[in-house]
Amino acid sequence: MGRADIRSDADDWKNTACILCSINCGLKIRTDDEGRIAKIIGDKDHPASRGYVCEKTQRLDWYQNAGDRLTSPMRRRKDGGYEAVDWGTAIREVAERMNAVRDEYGGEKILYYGGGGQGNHLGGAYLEAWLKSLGVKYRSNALAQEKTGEFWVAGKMFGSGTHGDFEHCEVGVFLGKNPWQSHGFGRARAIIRNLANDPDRCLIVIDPRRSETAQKADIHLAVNPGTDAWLMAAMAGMLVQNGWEDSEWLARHTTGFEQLRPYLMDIPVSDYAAICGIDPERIAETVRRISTARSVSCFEDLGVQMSVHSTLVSYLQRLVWVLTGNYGKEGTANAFVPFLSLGQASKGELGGKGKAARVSPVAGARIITGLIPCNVIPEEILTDHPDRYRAMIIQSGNPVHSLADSKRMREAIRALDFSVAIDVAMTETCRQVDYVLPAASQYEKAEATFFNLEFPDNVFHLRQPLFEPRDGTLDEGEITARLLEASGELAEKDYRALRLAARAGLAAYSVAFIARAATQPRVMKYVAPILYRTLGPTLPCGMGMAAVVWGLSLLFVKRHPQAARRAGFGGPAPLAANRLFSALLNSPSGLVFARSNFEESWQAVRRPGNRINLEIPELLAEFAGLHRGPAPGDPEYPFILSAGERRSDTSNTIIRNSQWSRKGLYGSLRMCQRDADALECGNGDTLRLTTQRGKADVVVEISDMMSPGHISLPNGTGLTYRDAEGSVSCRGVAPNELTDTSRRDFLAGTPWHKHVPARLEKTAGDE
Ligand SMILES: Nc1nc2c(c(=O)[nH]1)N[C@H]1C(S)=C(S)[C@@H](COP(=O)(O)OP(=O)(O)OC[C@H]3O[C@@H](n4cnc5c(=O)[nH]c(N)nc54)[C@H](O)[C@@H]3O)O[C@H]1N2
Ligand SMILES: Nc1nc2c(c(=O)[nH]1)N[C@H]1C(S)=C(S)[C@@H](COP(=O)(O)OP(=O)(O)OC[C@H]3O[C@@H](n4cnc5c(=O)[nH]c(N)nc54)[C@H](O)[C@@H]3O)O[C@H]1N2
Ligand code: SF4
Ligand SMILES: [Mo]
Repeated sequence: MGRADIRSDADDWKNTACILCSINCGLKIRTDDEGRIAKIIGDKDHPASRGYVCEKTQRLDWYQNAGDRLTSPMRRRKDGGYEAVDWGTAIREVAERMNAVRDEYGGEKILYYGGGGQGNHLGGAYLEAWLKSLGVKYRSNALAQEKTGEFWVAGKMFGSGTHGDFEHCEVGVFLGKNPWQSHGFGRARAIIRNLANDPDRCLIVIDPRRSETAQKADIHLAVNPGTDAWLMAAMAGMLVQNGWEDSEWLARHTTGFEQLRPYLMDIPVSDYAAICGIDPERIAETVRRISTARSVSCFEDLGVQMSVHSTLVSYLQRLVWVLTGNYGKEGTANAFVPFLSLGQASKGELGGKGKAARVSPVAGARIITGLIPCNVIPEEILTDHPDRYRAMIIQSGNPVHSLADSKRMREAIRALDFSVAIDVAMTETCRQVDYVLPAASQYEKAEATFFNLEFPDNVFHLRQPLFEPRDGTLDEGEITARLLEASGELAEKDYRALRLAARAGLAAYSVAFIARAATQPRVMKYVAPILYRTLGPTLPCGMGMAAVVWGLSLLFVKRHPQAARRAGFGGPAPLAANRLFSALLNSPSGLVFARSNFEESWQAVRRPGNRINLEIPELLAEFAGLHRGPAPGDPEYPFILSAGERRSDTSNTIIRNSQWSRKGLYGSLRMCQRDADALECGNGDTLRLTTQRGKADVVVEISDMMSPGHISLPNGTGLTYRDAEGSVSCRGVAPNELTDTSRRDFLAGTPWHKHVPARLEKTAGDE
């Protein structure tokens, strides 16, 4: 493989993907002479998105050419300001100071946060090597404030990750999920339209809000906020009490039903229906529709994962579709074959790594898929406890903005002995750390994600860069290699032989690499930066970051030889991996890397006898506790605030300049007409919103999506954006100035952001 330009430029459309949500739709992009993303269309050749895009994708240049992009490493001064330093100084000082923390306190006192956003996971794959050199043991990222409860339940029931098939299901159920805006599966709007318009199919939405998806639903259950556990229990109870479960299938494919049955028979369905505010007849109609369907797929998301009883709801909702026989066939959940599972990526419990820690060092919080709950981070730092974290490494994450209680997060980072962030922009988090290392953007290097959940054919997209890296930035492969070289962990002698082999082509390289890895443990310890330094330079121009994907290809074909073979990558592992890697490099629209089937979906159920386990003893006490009803509300805070709604103009904090949203009210607080009347306010008025943890001035938007007592703010707003000329803007409310770390799930520690007690008043100026 010689060094060659990756583009023929016969036409000037370049292939890439959207990075604004986890779906990463394939795109074709035209750039202009000023380095802007000028035209964007869907890529019909992308095997998963097939030309589909949503409107958000048109705004990608606001990311690529943001005015607050970093172009130099920054060092925090004693007075709190930041000064630019050269890369040599930054790398040397960061390596020295982090090594000093390790030497004095041990690597387990360094917390790693992040690893990737919605569009980038390769940077995280490189950083792993630095973490290993430091002996980092504890880590967290955004998954541990949303998905860990679900992962834990899925592990207990299936032992693997599963994903619904919304394209083919007869009944699609969205629980606390608004896929019209948030996606979560490919081609979402097209699929929702089909589900809604086909008289033989049925779209069920469970959401207190008449969301865009709920407006199209055949059945919308407008559950009282925070009462989904009662609704799901009522549904599961009703199923069994009426004998609507699929007993034959349950006998063949599951264990634990007989032990679970008495609990379900015991559920007072009409009492629970009253708690969740839904007519028992309506629940019966829904359950009957589910139990008579050929296939059902269900998607739970933040509306339940970030609310009270979240882990219990993850369990109860699964019972509803498992009791009706909806797994392992077309139109239902199946186990997809991952390129690298998110669990593996974060050192999963399911991976069975024996010596991994089970609980966090200070709070004793459960570690799930290798992650400590985000909500315990501040209390694991702001303490005298001898095991507290002393340093933090943050990469591709903005925890000061995105985790509960921003004020405590800021205090926590400032209380550390040392902290460093790697990011493309000067974010809220960067403004608290000691050093900021500027990364090249996702359109300036090879990138990819491990959000590959397609079944039976799964897709991986190794993206090629559109632009040269901006001056002063480096990609994460280079940053990692330099940090390890500065620490004396890696040197030219580690690269020489492999570099020579790489020049002879991938076949020679793979032989040399495998031989060396067998004799030198350091090669495996620092595999990613070694690949970067040796294979990277031979890859087509700008694709150096793709080097680690060769290693991942090898892991994949070893782990899933059949799925790889069916996709065309069979044969002995190194040869298959080489072919897969070459195909990925030469498939700018992405490719099918794994082809699975229903039989394997059952084999993937890693529970005794490949049977789904229905009984989770750890949750039974909470389940039984539902009899007591919901905790009483606090009259001081009569509203329930859902803090973090996905809207057409939100995309976490990837786009920082709010000018990207010009239409209508930005960052508004949605409420129903009745509440607005009671507060004597109208559209565009400002109210003071108070929670147990903070206050904010909010702009009112009257919306028929909302019901009385339920109010909603978007996510990703209230960012402080400083453009290249230095002018600062901040629009909307930063939701986590209002949230509380202690309001969290008893088991997974996930936050209750969709259930924040709140009060609204007129601001002093209005009185
Ligand atoms: N436009 C856009 N899309 C995104 C993102 C983005 O920032 N912007 N972010 C991406 C990310 S990281 C994620 S995790 C996903 C999240 O995707 P979603 O979970 O779909 O998004 P949300 O709007 O946060 O919440 C979904 C719904 O939960 C409802 N809800 C609130 N309280 C309750 C309740 O008590 N019970 C029930 N049943 N529902 C309730 C809300 O009304 C809302 O409609 O979106 C992804 N897609
Ligand atoms: N109250 C409330 N809080 C929430 C939510 C909510 O609904 N309510 N939603 C939560 C959810 S589900 C999520 S997923 C989180 C999301 O919050 P975070 O996990 O913090 O993710 P992002 O906001 O996407 O931040 C990604 C960061 O990566 C940086 N970045 C972009 N490209 C690159 C790159 O190539 N290299 C590097 N090194 N950095 C890069 C961006 O500038 C940004 O700072 O927010 C959570 N916070
Ligand atoms: S669904 Fe929309 S935001 Fe998500 S990747 Fe596709 S175009 Fe981007
Ligand atoms: Mo998320």
